[in-house]
Parts: sequence; C-alpha cells; structure tokens
Amino acid sequence: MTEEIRNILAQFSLAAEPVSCENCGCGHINRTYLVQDASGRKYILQKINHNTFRDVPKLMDNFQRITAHLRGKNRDPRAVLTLVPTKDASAYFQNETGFWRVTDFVENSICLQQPESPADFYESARGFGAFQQMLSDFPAQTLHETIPNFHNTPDRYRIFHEILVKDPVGRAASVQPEIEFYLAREREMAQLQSMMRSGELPVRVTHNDTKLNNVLFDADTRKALCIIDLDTVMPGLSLYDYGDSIRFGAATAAEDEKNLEKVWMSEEMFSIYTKGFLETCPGLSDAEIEMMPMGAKTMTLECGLRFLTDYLDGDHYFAVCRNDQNLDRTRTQIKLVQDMEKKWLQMEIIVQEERNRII
Ligand code: ADP
Ligand code: GN1
Ligand code: MG
Repeated sequence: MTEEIRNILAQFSLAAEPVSCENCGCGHINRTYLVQDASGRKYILQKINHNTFRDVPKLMDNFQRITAHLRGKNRDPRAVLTLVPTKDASAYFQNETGFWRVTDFVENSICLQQPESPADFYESARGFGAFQQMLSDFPAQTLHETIPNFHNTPDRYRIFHEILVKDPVGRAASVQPEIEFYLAREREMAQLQSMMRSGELPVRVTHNDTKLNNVLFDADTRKALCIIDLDTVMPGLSLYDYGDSIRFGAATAAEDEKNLEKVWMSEEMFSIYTKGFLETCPGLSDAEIEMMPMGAKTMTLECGLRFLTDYLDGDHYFAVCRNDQNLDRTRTQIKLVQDMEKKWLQMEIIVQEERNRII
C-alpha cells in the first residue's frame, strides 16, 4: 500500500487498520481499489474522476439521496451501496490529488464482464428494471446533472464535429469510413431527444450507464443483487438504461474485440433482456415500449460516436491500455448498429411479443 493511499484511508471510519489495497474492476472512468482491514472487512476505495465529474459535492449529494431512497425499499443491506463516512462525517475526502470515497465491498457478489448465459443477462435486466421502478417515485428534478447532456445525442454530434474540424492529433484521414458511418445517421439519431422535448417520452430517474459490470450478482443465487456505479444517476429516459444494456450485454463479443466477425447483436439476448426489463418496470408507457429498438440503436451509436470522438481527440476520456483501443471500440459499436439495422423488424416483433406476454 502506498503512503498516499494509507493517508487517504486514515481519513475514513474503517472498522480496523487497513492492511491491503489492490486495483479492482474494469471501469473506464474512476480508479477503483479493493481494501481489506485487520478485522477482515473489505471496502471499495474510489478516486472519482474529477475531469469527468466536475462537481463532486453535488454528485455525492445525489449518491446519498438515491441510496437512502433505495434503502427504504430493500431489506437486504447488500442490495444498496453503503458509504463509509470520513472521520468528520463527510461522504468523501478531498486531497491535493482529487476526491476519494469508500463504500462497503458487497460480500459474496460477482461482477461479470460478459453474460455467461442468457439467464445472467435476464437477471441483469431484472436488476436494472427494478432499480428504475424503485426510483419512479423519486423527484427527478431535484437531482443534479452530474454530466450535462450526457445522453443528448445531438450534443454528442456537436462535440464530434468540433473535434473533427480541429483534428488535434491528425487521425481523421485514417478513419474516413467510420466518420462517414456516423455522419450518415446524424438526423435519425435526434429522435429520442425530440420526443423527450415534446413530452412523448417521460423524464425519469435513470442510471445512464447500465453496462453488465455495473450490476453485482449474488454469488450463491446468481440473481441481480446491487446496482453500482451511481455517478451518472440523474434525470433521463428509460430508453437510455434499456438501450445501453442491450449495447453491451447483447453483443456477442467484448466491447474492444478486434475480430469483427465475432461481433453481432444476439436476438436471444435482446429478447431475454426485453422480457426482464418489461417484467420489472411495469410503468413504461406505450411510446417507451415501442421505441425500445430505437433506444438500443441510439445508445449503441452514441457510445461508438463517443469512442470515435475520443480517438480523434487523442484518447483523453476513456481509459485505454493499448494503441487504437478506442478505435476498436468504435468498430464494434458500428458493427452492432449495422446488425441491428439488419434485424430491425425482428427487434420490433420481439418487443411486441414480450409486451403481449406480460399484458
Ligand atoms: P467505473 O465508473 O470506473 O466503472 P465502478 O463504480 O463501476 O467504476 O467500479 C468499478 C468496478 O469495481 C465494478 O465494475 C466492480 O467490479 C467493482 N466494484 C465497485 N464497487 C463495488 C462494491 N461496492 N462491491 C464490490 N465490487 C465493487
Ligand atoms: C464508461 O464508467 P464505466 O466504465 O462504467 C462511460 C459510459 C460508457 C462506457 C463504455 C461516466 O462507463 O458512458 O457507456 O464507459 N461512463 C461515463 O464502456 O462516461
Ligand atoms: Mg462501472
């Protein structure tokens, strides 16, 4: 354990002296460590990415209010993230390097990078659907926007155009087909935002980052146990959560897979996730359900656009551990969108079938 980490942990009310601290998880944004103390209790220490989240006090205010609300609806303490306060009762500690927080490690849980079976993906859908349902009576407008315009796809295009014009690291010429792909779909990708503005799609409290590795499963029952990574919980559309899960978990290969022949969207996974989400989130409107295929496509396209923008900008936003990783990520997302376009009619039929099954 480094001296810095030891000093940071000394600020928090751990049950006993910390004895070990190691890197943990595969998140692209925060730095995450698994800590153990002399009593054997485990914790998660995180350095919150201050470049991504500009107002950490407000973010932590959201975190505390959301977890308090969820705690009122769950009997199992492991089902909701629990903050460990600092010795002066703050939710986070700030030093010269940034902002730090500690939560209890969720014991006897597993975190998957890809579903190992359709049942895993179904359980994740039930976890995220229930999360949204439990927050349906939380006043969305009182939450801070931790990243303004996070899923405003037209605004993501605006930033893309800006970077494209600047081409700061001279990469644009080498990725013309990818750039063309996104430009060709710019108009269509404004649909969710315009339906939100017109009131056709309701604003809810949403998680906004519903990758499979942001839900912990119970190691014994393999059921969804705890939704984590709450930094982006803010007002949004249900389709952001539904769509982002499909983008990640219905893909047949890793987000940065180089061999695109291995990458497509599994209809079986699409179907099972839709079923789990509809079952646990009964308050969805007809328009929200009808737009589910569009939610999946928009979130997949937007994420790929963000990877490409970051690649053109010189890889500053998403953590990378090798050259061209953001470009590989872009290409898998393009392949997924192309596959969804081919399977569009089937996706619409699956959504209708799953909905009819529930009614
Ligand atoms: P990021 O924003 O970087 O994705 P996360 O909050 O998702 O950060 O944490 C990264 C990883 O750390 C998770 O995918 C999970 O494996 C692990 N993790 C985070 N919090 C906990 C927790 N309370 N208990 C167990 N594992 C956790
Ligand atoms: C980031 O933090 P993490 O790894 O769960 C990103 C998401 C992207 C995702 C792509 C705050 O999620 O929006 O969809 O990477 N989070 C943020 O893997 O930008
Ligand atoms: Mg995460």
